Amino acid sequence: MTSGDDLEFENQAILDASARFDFTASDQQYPIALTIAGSDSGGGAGLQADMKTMEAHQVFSTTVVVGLTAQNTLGVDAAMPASVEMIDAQFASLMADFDVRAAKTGALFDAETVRAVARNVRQHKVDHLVVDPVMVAKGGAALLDEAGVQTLKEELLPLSELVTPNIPEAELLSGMTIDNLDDMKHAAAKIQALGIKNVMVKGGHLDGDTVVDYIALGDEDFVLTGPKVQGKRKHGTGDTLSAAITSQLAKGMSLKNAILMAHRYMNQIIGQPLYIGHGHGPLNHGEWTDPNIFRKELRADAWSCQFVVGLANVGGSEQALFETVRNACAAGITLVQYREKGGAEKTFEERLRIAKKLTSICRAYQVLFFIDDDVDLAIAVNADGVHVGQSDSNVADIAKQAPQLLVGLSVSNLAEEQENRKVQQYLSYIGVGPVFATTTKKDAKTPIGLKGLAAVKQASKLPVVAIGGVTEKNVKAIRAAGADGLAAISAFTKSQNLEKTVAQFTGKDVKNHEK
Ligand code: 3NM
Repeated sequence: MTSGDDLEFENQAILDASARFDFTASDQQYPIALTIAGSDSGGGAGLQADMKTMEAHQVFSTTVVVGLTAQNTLGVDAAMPASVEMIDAQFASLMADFDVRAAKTGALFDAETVRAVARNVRQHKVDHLVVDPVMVAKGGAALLDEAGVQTLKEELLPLSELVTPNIPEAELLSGMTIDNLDDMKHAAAKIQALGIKNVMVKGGHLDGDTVVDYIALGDEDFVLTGPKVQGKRKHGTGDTLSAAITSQLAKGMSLKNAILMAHRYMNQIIGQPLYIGHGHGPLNHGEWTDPNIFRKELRADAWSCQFVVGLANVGGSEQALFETVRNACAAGITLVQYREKGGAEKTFEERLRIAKKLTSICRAYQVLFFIDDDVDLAIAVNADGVHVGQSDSNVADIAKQAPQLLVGLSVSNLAEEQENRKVQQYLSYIGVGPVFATTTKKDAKTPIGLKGLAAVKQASKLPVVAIGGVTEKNVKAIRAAGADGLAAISAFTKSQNLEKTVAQFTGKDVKNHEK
């Protein structure tokens, strides 16, 4: 039984949560997405896969059914497109009632259907359209005739925010053969030249142990890799991926973050097959832990000892970076912040590879892992949090886009702490620095000193983490001034004895000294 007190507590917790994320019932809590697709009676692909995926993402799914198929895991036995009148009527009904935030298209049967869908998308000003240009079945059979492909290129693709072809579809759209990543890049550029800004070429059809996807978003491009899962339990992967991206767009995610989240979703569910049917089995759409829906439980000393580090701090060697972080974790630090500043510029792909490795090291030691500044990267590796400075992304936006991330904010004086009161509900800690002079950060501001640190501590409700010139020699004085935690770069990278340094930072050496 739940007592009255418990109920009150629960209600308060719900109120706190909604205040934190600035949700209103109508928009953020249950956004509405639309799939424009055919029915797969076997439930593994088509609008059924889309709906399951959207529901797994806590997004309400609506449908414009463009046709029927009689199919199971062994194949398609019969197909029939819906009439143009019925397509128009479904769009009209939905748009008269629902606030559709994002939509996707799947298999569209023929040119007439493609044309009807494009006309409705234009007429109803459908926002955030993802086009999965379904043209070729897994077995190689054409799913859209030549006229349909042409109409898709001319009428529907220009309306899309993103198009997600697999290799055979990218070949058809670009008019070239694709054998490797370089070809994928060329094909994506050719597809972009058709007037489509954002293209994701899915590499699952190419040989190799990993699946390499190539993503070109306007001027930015990157590669995402995932394990290649063998076997036949993968029916509907294209539908599912595009539905996952659409779900995240409906939630208000940026396109890049939506792709990163959807990629993680696919990798999570594809390794957990369902054994249904005798042929190409469906995916396990519901097998997904959406990091947006839970908060982490933090250890009491979560902020006590933070190691901020990137390649520039360890002489540029990745091996040295991984070694140093591993040793620091083993020595007892409580948080690693990956900060790639001050050295040679790294691409998103390079940072992604490094951050993935650092995530796995930190996980092994149960040490929190934060990323400096880069919210996209933090989402991509499912980091515990991001650390931002005054000039970085807006804290309230981060909390809305990626509520699973903890956020730390740097201030360099009391005035900055006060300016940021309005976002304090989104923050886990305040970083204060530089406390003392530092040569590690070239553009560090004037040191705030122990008095300045004490003033911020007195004013702030949040845990305060001191940074900048923190060394073994001054940690006691900094803690005495009120710091709840300490963060440093050189004290750890230059330490001759990491265990001793970390013990002094965390205060765990106090007893030994007192003996
Ligand atoms: N942020 P070290 S000072 C990353 O003032 C960083 O916000 C600072 O390096 C701030 O421990 C700093 O070697 C560099 O002094 C800290």
